[in-house]
Amino acid sequence: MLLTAPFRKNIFKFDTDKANLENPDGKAVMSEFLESLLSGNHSVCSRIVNNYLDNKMSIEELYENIIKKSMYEVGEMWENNRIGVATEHLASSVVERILNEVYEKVIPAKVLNKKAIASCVENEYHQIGIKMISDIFEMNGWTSHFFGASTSTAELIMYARDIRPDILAFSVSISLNIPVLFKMIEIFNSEFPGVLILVGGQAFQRAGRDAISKYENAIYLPDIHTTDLFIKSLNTKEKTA
Ligand code: B12
Repeated sequence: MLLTAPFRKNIFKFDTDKANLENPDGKAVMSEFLESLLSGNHSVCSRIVNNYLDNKMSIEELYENIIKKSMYEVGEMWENNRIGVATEHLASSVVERILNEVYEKVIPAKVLNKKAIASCVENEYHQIGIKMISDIFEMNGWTSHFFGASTSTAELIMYARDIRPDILAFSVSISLNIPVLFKMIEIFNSEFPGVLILVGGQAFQRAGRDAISKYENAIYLPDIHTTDLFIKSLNTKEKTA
């Protein structure tokens, strides 16, 4: 799918403020989940997640309110030397196993003929956020090709030549990797002009958001809810076009 500039302007009308979703029970569940995460207790984490989803909480809420917040807390604790690197690795490993378990619930009502590539930029090893984003594409009926951590741009380009994705989604957590993303966007733009590129990740909390706007086809989205709304708006546009 090639996006022209006017189409992109329309996309921008969608309201990111409406995307904030707070679950009042989230806090209690999060602290229980975090405690189990820090002790590497996979089975308790798994039980908490299943209870949460059985109580009709959504996967989007689970990702945003429980898992993401817990991992941010893990980061704070690591930064303040309250936990060591090993505990941080353990928490990441439990979360990745949980995401794999939850995946079986990521079943779209309808499969569309739409393809996304979801990847970290080169040198970027934080892959949990982009895995969640990949799942959101799938929940909205897209086929998402999830590459995870640090995939070479050259290899991604070769893959994209084969599958001709409708969207590229790139994640950057480390501020130092923002220039890597810009380089990647330029390479993709010369090969696939106009293909929409979503970017996100914590690197943008500090810098880079303004610079992204220089690319006509690139859009920064901060979280699950804005991404979900955005994909839904694309799906609706497609239906009405
Ligand atoms: C786990 C972790 C790691 C693990 C990652 C394991 C894995 N399998 O992913 C490992 C051990 C590899 C790691 C390494 C490092 N880490 Co680290 N890490 C973290 C930690 C604790 C959690 C990351 C996480 O999973 N967050 C949860 C996810 C769900 O959140 P998220 O990524 O923000 O994603 C959300 C949004 O941003 C958005 N999003 C993300 N990507 C995308 C993409 C698109 C297209 C869209 C639309 C949206 C989107 O959607 C998600 C859902 O809302 C964070 C702390 C934190 N605050 O996150 C530090 C953190 C990210 N790490 C940090 C650092 C400094 C490092 C190291 C440099 C440490 C070191 N000295 O070695 C290395 C760098 C490695 C590298 N080159 O990438 C800093 C980054 C600071 C910065 N901005 O530069 C943080 C913030 C810790 C801190 N408080 O200082 N880390």
